[in-house]
Amino acid sequence: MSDELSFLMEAHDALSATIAERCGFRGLWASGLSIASSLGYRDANEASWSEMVDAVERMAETVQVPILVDGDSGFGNFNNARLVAAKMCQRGAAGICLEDKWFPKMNSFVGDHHPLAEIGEFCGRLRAVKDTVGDSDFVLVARVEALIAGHGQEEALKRAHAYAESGADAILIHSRLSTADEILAFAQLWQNRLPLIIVPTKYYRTPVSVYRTAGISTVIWANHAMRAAVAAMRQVCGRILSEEGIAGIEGDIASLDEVFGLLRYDELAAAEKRYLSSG
Ligand code: SPV
Ligand code: MG
Repeated sequence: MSDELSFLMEAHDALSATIAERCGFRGLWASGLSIASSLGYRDANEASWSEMVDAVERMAETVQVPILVDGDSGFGNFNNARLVAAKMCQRGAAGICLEDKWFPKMNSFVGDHHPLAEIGEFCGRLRAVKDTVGDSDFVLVARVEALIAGHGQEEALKRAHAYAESGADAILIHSRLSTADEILAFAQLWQNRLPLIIVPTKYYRTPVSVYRTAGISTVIWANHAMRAAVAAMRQVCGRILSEEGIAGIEGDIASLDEVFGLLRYDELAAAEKRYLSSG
């Protein structure tokens, strides 16, 4: 990870990953919430870990940029966590983020019940992942949910230090406040012992210059492709229904040529010329 502020764009399938890459993002966040939503599941570990692995594999096969996978709480104990991390690594992910909650977890913005894992047990999950992925470049991010769970800065800091001791490569500090105060206070106390990652979904008004000044390493735009798709699909479905036709919306949707371009139909045409025998 560099000293520059970097950005990870959410993707939830190969198409959204391709669009983010073509737009210029240099890294992707395989969001648990967004992948679950695209499969019609709630972000409460309803999707199995193998369904998540399959979704990530299709993304990794399709784009060149690195993908940080949202590994939720690791799908169980240390054993499940190391199994999932190894599979994600094998299938082309660049790293995994594990959060210090129980299995099943609930999305951090839903309800007020977010029981945290015991520190020592979660450190075991991190150590098991590190030992399993070995000396590879596979990145392990430890996500601290203490602020989400309402335990305050001291608990968040204690956990982050314990996770650093256990081999995490970076810390993700999450907050559900509508201002960045909480994560900025944490960043000041943390003193960049390891790179710090944030997810400003709720404190979206804060300009990124504030994060640069605070020495934040990475900002994750965690669910915005999925939410854009939801809004666009709702609008188009509503208009086709009410207008009883598609003439009005043609100019507002992607052309088929754009879709064919994204999925490189030109490469297939070139391959046909090369490999299909004409007689
Ligand atoms: C996700 O994108 O699934 C995340 C981020 O974990 S959040 O939804 O903010 O918890
Ligand atoms: Mg998630």
